[in-house]
Amino acid sequence: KQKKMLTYQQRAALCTHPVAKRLFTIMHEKRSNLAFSVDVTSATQLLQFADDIGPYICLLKTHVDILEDFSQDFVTRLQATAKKHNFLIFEDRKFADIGQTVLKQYISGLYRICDWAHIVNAHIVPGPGVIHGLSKVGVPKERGCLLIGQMSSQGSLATGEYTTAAVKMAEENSNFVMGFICQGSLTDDPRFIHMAPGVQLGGSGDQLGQQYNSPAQMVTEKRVDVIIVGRGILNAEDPVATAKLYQHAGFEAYENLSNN
Ligand code: S5P
Repeated sequence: KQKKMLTYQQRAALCTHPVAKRLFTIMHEKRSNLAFSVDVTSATQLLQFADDIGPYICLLKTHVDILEDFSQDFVTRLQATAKKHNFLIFEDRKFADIGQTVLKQYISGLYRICDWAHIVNAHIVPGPGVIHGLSKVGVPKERGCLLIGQMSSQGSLATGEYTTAAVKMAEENSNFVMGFICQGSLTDDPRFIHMAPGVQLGGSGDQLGQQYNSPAQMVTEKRVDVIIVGRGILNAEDPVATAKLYQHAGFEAYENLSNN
């Protein structure tokens, strides 16, 4: 089924979710559907990458629990860098507990994720309570949540009815849920944003079950909106030039779609 694609700008206009609206606007303005997964263990190194790669991305994805030197100062600097280069911050926390517990994990502890991450994600295995817990504080602070509908890893159990259930939970909680972590389009509703990890040019996977597709495959064939790239950029000889390459590959695939 080939139907006319809406542009990011048109989708931004349709969005009522403040974070989805903002992200689609950034994607349009910066001509980027690239999210960079900056999976390093040094806060200093993370900030340097964010400043270097920031101009080419719409979103920076973090795993702050792998940092050896997390601090409040790091958070302040990260926020300033996000503002400077106009990208959003996505903490890939993958919440997966009962509502009351994830609520505390979201707002307290060492990281206080809700204070600085525009976007977080959650597994749906606990049922909708996980979303209700997070949204209690997330909605008033105008934060967004992605549900994990599918995973890129070999043998993932997030398939079939599980994935369908994720879409239903998103529809029922669309004041907080803005889209999905997935491997392909899960719904035609243009307000939901689809983000796919497991993206690399010329790689097929790693030794621990990761599986890769190219930006063109993800955007053109599988119809995802945002490509998430980690080691494809991190381990490149020239990360900045490589980020530009991924930005162009991803955006060109999107433009080909919209022109069809
Ligand atoms: O299904 C998934 C979901 C996520 S969020 N598969 C993934 O790989 N991820 C994350 O995306 C993973 O935790 C890592 O941070 C990133 C992929 O990194 P890469 O180095 O393989 O590109």
